[in-house]
Amino acid sequence: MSRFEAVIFDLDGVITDTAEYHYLAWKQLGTELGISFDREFNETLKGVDRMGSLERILELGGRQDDFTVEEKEAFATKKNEHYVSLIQDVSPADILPGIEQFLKDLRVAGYKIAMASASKNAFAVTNSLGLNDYFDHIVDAATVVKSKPDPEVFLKAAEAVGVRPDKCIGIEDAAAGVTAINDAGMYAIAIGADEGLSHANIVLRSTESLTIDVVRGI
Ligand code: B16
Ligand code: MG
Repeated sequence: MSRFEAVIFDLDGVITDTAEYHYLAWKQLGTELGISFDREFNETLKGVDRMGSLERILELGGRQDDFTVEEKEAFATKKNEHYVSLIQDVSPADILPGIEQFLKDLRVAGYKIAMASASKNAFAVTNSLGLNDYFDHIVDAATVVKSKPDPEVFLKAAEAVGVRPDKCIGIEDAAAGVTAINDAGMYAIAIGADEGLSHANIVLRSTESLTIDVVRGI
């Protein structure tokens, strides 16, 4: 073991890539509201929770003051129902490259493993991927008050597995998530080619580079 004792994963963009389904579901809702956006704008929604994403889309269309709280909640529910229907076919084939081997190796090496996702669908997705048994704890996003970039979800994950934040490694694909890991006092590994991830301790281009040797070397 290295000086770290736990590894805390983001879900979307690290373990699997459901971002495309979030995009399609938000895009349809946007079309219904007369707000169109592209994949580039969608990048800014990564790691942002459901209501936060809706607010950003409404702001983009200048419609942030056009609806009541109840109407906004109904929009978010509608998007989620569409998203849930799109992820029905998620299977182990959708695990990103190298992730299952990495989880196995972490287990054998004795690391605690937790998940800190902003998604209220995280448990259902990891279940469909067949990965739930690897996790000591999956934070229920419904219990998180302050979403990423606030460190709350990572701190909750660390507490649940009984490991001090400075002995945790956090893994993220979104800029807001890396900020959350940093502010939690953890070691940040970012996945992706995006320039906006340079505040992480190390940046790996893809999940294929995420191996037990990387963890042992830091
Ligand atoms: P839900 P992560 C995040 O997951 C997604 O990146 C983000 O696009 C989504 O809006 C958020 O979960 C909430 O998801 O609507 O399913 O609760 O990257 O934190 O694993
Ligand atoms: Mg993510």
